[in-house]
Amino acid sequence: MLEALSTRLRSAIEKLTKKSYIDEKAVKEVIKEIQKGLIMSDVNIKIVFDLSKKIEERALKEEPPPGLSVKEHVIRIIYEELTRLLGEKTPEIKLRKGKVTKILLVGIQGSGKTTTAAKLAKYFKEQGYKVGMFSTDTYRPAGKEQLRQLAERIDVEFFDYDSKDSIKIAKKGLEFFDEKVDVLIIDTAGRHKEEKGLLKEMRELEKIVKPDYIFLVIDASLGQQAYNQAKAFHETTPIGGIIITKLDGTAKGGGALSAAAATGAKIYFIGVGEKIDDLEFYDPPSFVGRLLGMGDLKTLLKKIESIRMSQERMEKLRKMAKGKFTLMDMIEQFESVSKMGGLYKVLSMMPGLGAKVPREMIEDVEKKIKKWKYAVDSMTDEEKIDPNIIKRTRLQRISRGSGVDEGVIKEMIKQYNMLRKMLKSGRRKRLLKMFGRGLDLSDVG
Ligand SMILES: Nc1nc2c(ncn2[C@@H]2O[C@H](COP(=O)(O)OP(=O)(O)OP(=O)(O)O)[C@@H](O)[C@H]2O)c(=O)[nH]1
Ligand SMILES: [Mg+2]
Repeated sequence: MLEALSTRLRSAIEKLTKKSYIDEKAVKEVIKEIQKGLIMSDVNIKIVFDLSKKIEERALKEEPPPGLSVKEHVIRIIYEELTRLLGEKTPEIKLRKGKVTKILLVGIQGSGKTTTAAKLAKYFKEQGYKVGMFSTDTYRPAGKEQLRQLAERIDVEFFDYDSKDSIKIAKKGLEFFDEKVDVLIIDTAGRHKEEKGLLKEMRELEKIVKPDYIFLVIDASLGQQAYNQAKAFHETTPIGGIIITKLDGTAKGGGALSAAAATGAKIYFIGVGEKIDDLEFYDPPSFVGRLLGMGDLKTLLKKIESIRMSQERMEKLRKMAKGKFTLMDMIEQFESVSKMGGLYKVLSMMPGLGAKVPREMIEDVEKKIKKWKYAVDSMTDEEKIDPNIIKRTRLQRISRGSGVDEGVIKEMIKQYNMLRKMLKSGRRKRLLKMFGRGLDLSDVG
């Protein structure tokens, strides 16, 4: 599935990983490879261009978060932007408890509706739901027969009503399955070659069936041309989703997926073969992961996830602290100042030190900051926000947990209190000067 695209993307990433140094040229090179792959896969040229710009901008401007190498950072950006290109996260299908969840399938001629109806039926059946199916296809007599046979094969109840009127069949089908099943899948005729007539018929059926979901089935070999269909559909119905079929049989799948995603419509499933099992719930992140070759990416994604979680935790702590200057703020500031080589400046402005700051002293302070960090890592959230609650037993616990001397911890708390006092007493200006841009104290108090 999308082998050509996948091969390109993988080789682009591989080339990038082999580089010893990532500079602008390397970023541009990998983007070029990605572009080639996407265009080959019939992704719209403007979309490809926008994506390239976005990747380049982010790769060159964004700082890698702590813990990620530049290489990992660039791969992550590629992964994120490709995921965005191929669709946002699709919501789960919500089945109605104790009621029949009705799913209506529409789509132009030969798009794969009937096959997909059976695939969906099996998908829900395997999850333990009772499933029923019927078809309103009055256009092609063999259409109903096709669904009946598929239903038999997966042992799902099928209903038929002999009529030339699809609305009448729908009414009868609904009556028949009322309260009998959890999921009812309704296949429709593929009478239309374009979306205009299709959408008209869809609206008529919608009035009678009152479906919970309407899925537009699109053949992936349409490539980027899928855009118009998906867009018209997305604008017509708020309960709609998209299923892209035949992704196994075309090189244009990337075009179809990105075009459908670009309309804002949600892609729920993809068809990846003729067999009844060849249906997948569409999950853009894992889909892109597979395209890029999941092996290496998995480790990277785990790493990113854990960074994200620790950032989230920090955010939460920040909220708890309600804008107070916390111990973590202090450590963070010292760290960022130290990274920028500004420690010398800070120290030289500390009362009593004057302009002469020996090199060893800076090293000492850097070492101390490291120890402080270890100590803070062993603290509870409350302690991080207000270290003045740290008395004897807490002190002992933190020292034991972090391997940092009690004296060092005490000194850190003292330093913290001093800084806080300075902040409170309106000596912000001096502090700001000390820390330069590394210290944003605009809203701490
Ligand atoms: N390779 C591949 N073939 C598929 C897939 N889905 C459907 N097909 C094939 O596409 C052809 C048309 O499928 P149908 O399910 O009959 O399409 P339809 O939309 O119901 O067709 P009409 O009712 O005539 O409009 C069949 O030969 C299917 O086997 C898929 O995901 N992969
Ligand atoms: Mg059909």
